[in-house]
Amino acid sequence: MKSVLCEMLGIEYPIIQGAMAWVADADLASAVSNAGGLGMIGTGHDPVEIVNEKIADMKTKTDKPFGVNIMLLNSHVEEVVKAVCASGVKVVTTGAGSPGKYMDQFKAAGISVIPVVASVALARRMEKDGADAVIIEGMESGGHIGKSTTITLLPQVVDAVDVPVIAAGGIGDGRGMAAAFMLGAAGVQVGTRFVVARESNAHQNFKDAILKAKDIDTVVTGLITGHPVRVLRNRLTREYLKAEKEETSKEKPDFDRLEKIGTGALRKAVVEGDKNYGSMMAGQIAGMITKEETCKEIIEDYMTTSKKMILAQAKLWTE
Ligand code: TUI
Repeated sequence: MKSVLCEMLGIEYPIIQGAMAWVADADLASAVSNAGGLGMIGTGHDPVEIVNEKIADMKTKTDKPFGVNIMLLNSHVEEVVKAVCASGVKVVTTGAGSPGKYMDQFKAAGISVIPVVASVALARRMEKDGADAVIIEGMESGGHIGKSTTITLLPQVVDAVDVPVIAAGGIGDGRGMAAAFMLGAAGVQVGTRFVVARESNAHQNFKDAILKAKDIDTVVTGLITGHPVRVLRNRLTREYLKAEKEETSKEKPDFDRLEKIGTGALRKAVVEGDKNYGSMMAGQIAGMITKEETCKEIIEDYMTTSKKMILAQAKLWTE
């Protein structure tokens, strides 16, 4: 099973690994690329030196195609864009904003640009600005999210643009992948399941929390500050949501107080394994993940199950 996305990116399977800040290092991304998917280096709030180190590390670990994600809220974003353009990297995804003003630089460097979008309007704008594909991310995802669900956003974006559309958010196994194909996706992006991969350096406590999670164990914080983030619920989210309620009832809500509660909490979860005060970003499919597997096993599972589901579905119908 190959899709236009495989041709465009030179990969074997239409599976992109989500570029999760602190988690998506060269160990994880190279394992995904070596297994035939598209490994992605996450750069979050990294300064340019770290980005260069990660790319150099990646080049020692794989000869296969890989990409770099640029988080547009990164205060070093201008330098990071320049460094990535100079690095020979061939694929860039972007998150948390519009990469419009960097598009000329990416194009001049021969980079395929795949912005993550959370609305039809932004998908259209990205296509006009020269995006080679778009990733639609539903609010089932972990981390920073938009407002629409994958099942509603995906077909609307597929109808609105001509470039390939990749589905992200809520795609927990091959059944979700088959459903995304039915809605017109050319590929999927998977995050949470790769957090728990054997090759992922995320702290074992964070992995265990995902393995233990049930269907309703994620919550969305930051809805009133305009920066909604989906995480596993814990002491931090309880205190945060309480503070959010308090601020909402005030005449002059102190959004800074809320933002401060979350500062540095993602690192605490991923690096220190702080289950109580770490921001354990994870998608709603966390409840589907029951074991640690290699990236190769994860990718094979998506591919074999989705193929089986599509064939089984065909057998259920007659003209
Ligand atoms: O970017 C994400 N998810 C993320 S980034 C992240 S790291 C971080 N940690 C702490 C603070 C800040 C960042 C954790 N999770 N997903 C891609 C995504 N992009 N989801 C939604 C969007 C998005 C939002 C607004 C894309 C474009 C957009 O455009 C606004 C505009 O400019 O029109």
